[in-house]
Amino acid sequence: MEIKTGSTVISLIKGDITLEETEAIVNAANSRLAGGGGVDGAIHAAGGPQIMEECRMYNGCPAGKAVITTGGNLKARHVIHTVGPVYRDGSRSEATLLESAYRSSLDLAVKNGIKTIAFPSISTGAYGYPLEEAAGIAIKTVLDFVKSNKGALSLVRFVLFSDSALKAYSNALKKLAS
Ligand code: AR6
Repeated sequence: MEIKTGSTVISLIKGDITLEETEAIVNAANSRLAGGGGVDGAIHAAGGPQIMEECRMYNGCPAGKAVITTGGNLKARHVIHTVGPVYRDGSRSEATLLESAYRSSLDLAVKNGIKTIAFPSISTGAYGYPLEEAAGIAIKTVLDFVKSNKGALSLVRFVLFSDSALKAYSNALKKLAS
Protein backbone atom coordinates (compact mmCIF):
# COMPACT_ATOMS: atom_id res chain seq x y z
CA MET A 1 0.00 0.00 0.00
CA GLU A 2 1.18 3.49 -0.81
CA ILE A 3 -0.13 7.02 -0.31
CA LYS A 4 1.26 10.44 -1.12
CA THR A 5 1.04 13.29 1.31
CA GLY A 6 2.45 16.55 -0.06
CA SER A 7 5.64 15.47 -1.85
CA THR A 8 6.25 12.48 0.44
CA VAL A 9 5.33 8.91 -0.43
CA ILE A 10 4.42 6.68 2.51
CA SER A 11 4.79 3.07 1.53
CA LEU A 12 4.05 -0.19 3.34
CA ILE A 13 5.59 -3.43 2.11
CA LYS A 14 6.23 -6.91 3.43
CA GLY A 15 9.90 -7.85 3.31
CA ASP A 16 13.38 -7.90 4.79
CA ILE A 17 14.65 -4.43 5.67
CA THR A 18 18.30 -5.42 5.15
CA LEU A 19 17.60 -5.53 1.39
CA GLU A 20 16.16 -2.01 1.21
CA GLU A 21 17.68 0.56 -1.11
CA THR A 22 16.48 3.65 0.74
CA GLU A 23 19.31 5.99 1.81
CA ALA A 24 18.78 5.01 5.43
CA ILE A 25 17.25 2.03 7.18
CA VAL A 26 16.26 2.17 10.84
CA ASN A 27 17.39 -0.45 13.33
CA ALA A 28 15.33 -1.46 16.38
CA ALA A 29 18.35 -1.58 18.69
CA ASN A 30 18.84 -1.87 22.46
CA SER A 31 20.10 0.89 24.71
CA ARG A 32 23.63 -0.53 24.83
CA LEU A 33 23.78 -0.64 21.02
CA ALA A 34 25.19 -4.10 21.65
CA GLY A 35 23.50 -5.97 18.81
CA GLY A 36 21.03 -8.76 19.47
CA GLY A 37 18.40 -10.83 17.69
CA GLY A 38 15.50 -9.84 15.45
CA VAL A 39 15.98 -7.01 13.01
CA ASP A 40 19.06 -5.80 14.94
CA GLY A 41 20.82 -9.13 14.44
CA ALA A 42 19.83 -9.22 10.77
CA ILE A 43 21.16 -5.69 10.10
CA HIS A 44 24.53 -6.33 11.77
CA ALA A 45 24.86 -9.71 10.02
CA ALA A 46 24.13 -8.25 6.60
CA GLY A 47 25.99 -4.97 7.10
CA GLY A 48 29.19 -6.44 8.53
CA PRO A 49 31.38 -5.50 11.51
CA GLN A 50 31.90 -1.87 10.53
CA ILE A 51 28.45 -0.95 11.83
CA MET A 52 29.25 -2.30 15.31
CA GLU A 53 32.60 -0.53 15.29
CA GLU A 54 30.78 2.75 14.72
CA CYS A 55 28.14 1.89 17.35
CA ARG A 56 30.93 1.52 19.92
CA MET A 57 31.82 5.19 19.48
CA TYR A 58 28.50 6.09 21.09
CA ASN A 59 27.92 5.60 24.76
CA GLY A 60 24.75 3.61 24.08
CA CYS A 61 21.43 5.25 23.25
CA PRO A 62 18.50 5.69 25.65
CA ALA A 63 14.96 4.60 24.72
CA GLY A 64 13.26 7.18 22.52
CA LYS A 65 16.51 8.52 21.03
CA ALA A 66 18.50 7.66 17.87
CA VAL A 67 22.08 7.62 16.56
CA ILE A 68 23.47 7.21 13.06
CA THR A 69 26.19 5.05 11.49
CA THR A 70 27.11 4.19 7.95
CA GLY A 71 25.50 1.16 6.36
CA GLY A 72 28.63 -1.00 6.03
CA ASN A 73 27.96 -3.59 3.32
CA LEU A 74 24.25 -2.78 3.09
CA LYS A 75 22.72 -1.08 0.07
CA ALA A 76 21.45 1.64 2.43
CA ARG A 77 24.25 4.16 3.03
CA HIS A 78 23.18 4.83 6.61
CA VAL A 79 21.70 2.96 9.53
CA ILE A 80 19.77 4.97 12.09
CA HIS A 81 19.74 3.03 15.34
CA THR A 82 16.84 3.82 17.59
CA VAL A 83 15.68 2.22 20.81
CA GLY A 84 12.01 1.56 21.39
CA PRO A 85 10.46 0.95 24.80
CA VAL A 86 10.15 -2.46 26.39
CA TYR A 87 6.38 -2.89 26.77
CA ARG A 88 5.24 -3.72 30.29
CA ASP A 89 1.65 -2.65 31.00
CA GLY A 90 1.25 0.54 28.98
CA SER A 91 1.60 2.81 32.02
CA ARG A 92 5.39 3.32 31.83
CA SER A 93 5.44 6.00 29.12
CA GLU A 94 5.67 3.31 26.46
CA ALA A 95 3.55 5.27 23.94
CA THR A 96 5.54 8.49 24.43
CA LEU A 97 8.82 6.61 24.09
CA LEU A 98 7.72 4.78 20.95
CA GLU A 99 6.57 8.03 19.35
CA SER A 100 9.87 9.61 20.34
CA ALA A 101 11.88 6.75 18.78
CA TYR A 102 10.17 7.39 15.41
CA ARG A 103 10.45 11.17 15.70
CA SER A 104 14.14 11.10 16.73
CA SER A 105 14.91 8.84 13.76
CA LEU A 106 13.10 11.14 11.33
CA ASP A 107 14.80 14.23 12.81
CA LEU A 108 18.21 12.61 12.52
CA ALA A 109 17.52 11.62 8.91
CA VAL A 110 16.57 15.16 7.94
CA LYS A 111 19.60 16.61 9.79
CA ASN A 112 21.79 14.34 7.68
CA GLY A 113 20.17 15.29 4.39
CA ILE A 114 18.54 11.87 4.01
CA LYS A 115 15.41 11.91 1.85
CA THR A 116 14.42 8.24 1.81
CA ILE A 117 14.12 6.08 4.91
CA ALA A 118 12.77 2.64 5.82
CA PHE A 119 11.52 1.58 9.25
CA PRO A 120 10.84 -1.84 10.76
CA SER A 121 8.03 -2.24 13.27
CA ILE A 122 9.92 -0.96 16.31
CA SER A 123 9.33 -2.66 19.72
CA THR A 124 6.80 -5.21 18.43
CA GLY A 125 9.13 -8.24 18.56
CA ALA A 126 11.30 -8.96 21.58
CA TYR A 127 10.10 -5.79 23.30
CA GLY A 128 6.48 -6.98 23.26
CA TYR A 129 4.59 -3.85 22.20
CA PRO A 130 1.02 -4.80 21.09
CA LEU A 131 1.07 -4.64 17.29
CA GLU A 132 -2.12 -2.65 16.55
CA GLU A 133 -1.28 0.00 19.11
CA ALA A 134 2.31 0.29 17.92
CA ALA A 135 1.18 0.55 14.29
CA GLY A 136 -1.16 3.43 15.14
CA ILE A 137 1.62 5.33 16.93
CA ALA A 138 4.15 4.68 14.15
CA ILE A 139 1.85 5.84 11.36
CA LYS A 140 0.54 8.88 13.27
CA THR A 141 4.05 10.03 14.15
CA VAL A 142 5.21 9.75 10.53
CA LEU A 143 2.13 11.55 9.18
CA ASP A 144 2.54 14.38 11.72
CA PHE A 145 6.24 14.69 10.96
CA VAL A 146 5.71 14.78 7.21
CA LYS A 147 3.03 17.48 7.57
CA SER A 148 5.24 19.72 9.67
CA ASN A 149 8.43 19.11 7.65
CA LYS A 150 7.09 19.54 4.13
CA GLY A 151 9.49 18.53 1.37
CA ALA A 152 12.11 17.19 3.80
CA LEU A 153 11.54 13.52 2.94
CA SER A 154 10.53 12.00 -0.38
CA LEU A 155 9.90 8.44 0.86
CA VAL A 156 9.06 6.90 4.22
CA ARG A 157 8.67 3.14 3.95
CA PHE A 158 7.69 0.55 6.54
CA VAL A 159 9.19 -2.86 5.83
CA LEU A 160 7.00 -5.33 7.70
CA PHE A 161 8.11 -8.86 8.34
CA SER A 162 4.75 -10.66 8.53
CA ASP A 163 1.27 -10.54 7.01
CA SER A 164 -0.16 -9.57 10.39
CA ALA A 165 2.22 -6.62 10.72
CA LEU A 166 1.49 -5.48 7.16
CA LYS A 167 -2.23 -5.67 7.92
CA ALA A 168 -1.96 -3.71 11.17
CA TYR A 169 0.04 -0.91 9.52
CA SER A 170 -2.28 -0.84 6.47
CA ASN A 171 -5.32 -0.50 8.73
CA ALA A 172 -3.65 2.32 10.66
CA LEU A 173 -2.66 4.16 7.47
CA LYS A 174 -6.16 3.83 5.98
CA LYS A 175 -7.68 5.17 9.17
CA LEU A 176 -5.26 8.01 9.89
CA ALA A 177 -4.61 9.29 6.36
CA SER A 178 -8.29 9.75 5.52
N1 AR6 B 1 13.31 -6.96 8.32
C1 AR6 B 1 12.20 -6.34 8.79
N2 AR6 B 1 11.63 -6.62 9.98
C2 AR6 B 1 12.20 -7.59 10.73
C3 AR6 B 1 13.36 -8.29 10.32
C4 AR6 B 1 13.92 -7.96 9.06
N3 AR6 B 1 15.03 -8.56 8.59
N4 AR6 B 1 13.68 -9.19 11.30
C5 AR6 B 1 12.74 -9.06 12.28
N5 AR6 B 1 11.84 -8.10 11.94
P1 AR6 B 1 12.63 -7.00 17.10
P2 AR6 B 1 12.16 -4.95 19.18
C6 AR6 B 1 10.66 -7.62 12.67
O1 AR6 B 1 12.53 -8.09 18.12
O2 AR6 B 1 10.86 -5.55 19.54
C7 AR6 B 1 16.87 -7.13 19.57
O3 AR6 B 1 17.48 -8.22 20.15
C8 AR6 B 1 10.05 -8.49 13.73
O4 AR6 B 1 9.22 -9.46 13.15
O5 AR6 B 1 13.71 -7.08 16.08
O6 AR6 B 1 12.26 -3.45 19.03
C9 AR6 B 1 17.53 -5.79 19.94
O7 AR6 B 1 18.91 -5.93 20.17
C10 AR6 B 1 9.26 -7.47 14.55
O8 AR6 B 1 7.99 -7.23 13.93
O9 AR6 B 1 12.81 -5.53 17.82
C11 AR6 B 1 16.78 -5.40 21.19
O10 AR6 B 1 17.36 -6.01 22.33
C12 AR6 B 1 10.07 -6.18 14.41
O11 AR6 B 1 11.04 -6.45 13.37
C13 AR6 B 1 15.40 -5.95 20.97
O12 AR6 B 1 15.53 -7.03 20.05
C14 AR6 B 1 10.79 -5.76 15.67
O13 AR6 B 1 11.21 -6.91 16.39
C15 AR6 B 1 14.49 -4.92 20.34
O14 AR6 B 1 13.19 -5.42 20.29
